[in-house]
Amino acid sequence: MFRKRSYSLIVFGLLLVMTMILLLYGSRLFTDIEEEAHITQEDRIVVGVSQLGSESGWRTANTESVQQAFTQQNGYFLIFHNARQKQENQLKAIRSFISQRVDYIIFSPVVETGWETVLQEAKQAGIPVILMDRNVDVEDESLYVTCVGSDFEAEGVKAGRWLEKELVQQRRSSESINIVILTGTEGSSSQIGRSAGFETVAERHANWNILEEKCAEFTSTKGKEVMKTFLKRYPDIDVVVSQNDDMTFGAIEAIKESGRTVGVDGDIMILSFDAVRGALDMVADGTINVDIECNPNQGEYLLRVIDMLEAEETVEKKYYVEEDVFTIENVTQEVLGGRSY
Ligand code: GZL
Repeated sequence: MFRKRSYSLIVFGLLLVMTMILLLYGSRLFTDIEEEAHITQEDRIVVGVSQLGSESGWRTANTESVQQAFTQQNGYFLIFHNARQKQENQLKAIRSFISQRVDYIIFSPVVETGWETVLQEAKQAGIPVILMDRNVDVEDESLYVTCVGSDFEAEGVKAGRWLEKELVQQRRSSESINIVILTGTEGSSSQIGRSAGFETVAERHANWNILEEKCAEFTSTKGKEVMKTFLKRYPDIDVVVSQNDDMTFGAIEAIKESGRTVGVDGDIMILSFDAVRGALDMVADGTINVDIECNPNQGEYLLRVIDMLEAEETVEKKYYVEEDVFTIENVTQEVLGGRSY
């Protein structure tokens, strides 16, 4: 009898002590979380990012660079939205960022036009807008603070200049050269700039015949589909200009399936844009003749811009990321090993 009573006293005592510990620690635990939440909400800079989609390897790298930049450790609260290539989704995302009263809006405009109204709304709300990757075509440039991206027209010129030199080296500079062009999303800065840049060089060469340009949406599936139609229509293509590596991958598949050959030792020269890792491997093995780099690592540039804005420093209207041109001559193992995308 006595033993039973003392046992139940011990159990009761243990339960009491455990309850006391839980009450003390538990409340501390929740306080920590609340404090953390409190610090999270108030002290971090809130950035709303509308990314246009996930259509290419380049886009994936661009998204990663943004997500690696705007972290909690760096003092940011990132609201990230993928618009799946639809401008209407970007407009909705930007309006939701405005209603959430974010501190900054960053977006990569899928096409250049149709942004005035929503940018006016952001301006009226006092929220600075930063463009990433692509640009907008607006009358009033005060509607955005700056654009961090590439000089697409310069990229197009680089491709044309490379072809000029290559044809001289092949002693074909006066030969008739048949060219087809796979273009990116119609009306995007990258498509507009690359087309214009290549055209400024091509128009200097009466012997360059641009047989056809056709949109393949920056995707490998469409790139293969469009290249198949080109191969059916034009039996003697000498050059393919493809405005991104994903379309290039599809086009090369179609060319090989047709029985023709590509690259340094092939009968069709391949000029591509982006210089993602998979494409540089194909430059190194001679499948792609030249790849004009388009650097997706824009997160660090965007961070620096917001630091400057937070410090009320003046920012430029445009910041260009650094980019190179890759051929079999300069794609070394060291270059390949050092690539982050
Ligand atoms: C270029 C970017 C383009 C890439 C494509 O800055 O807008 O969009 O070249 C991507 O790979 O889809």
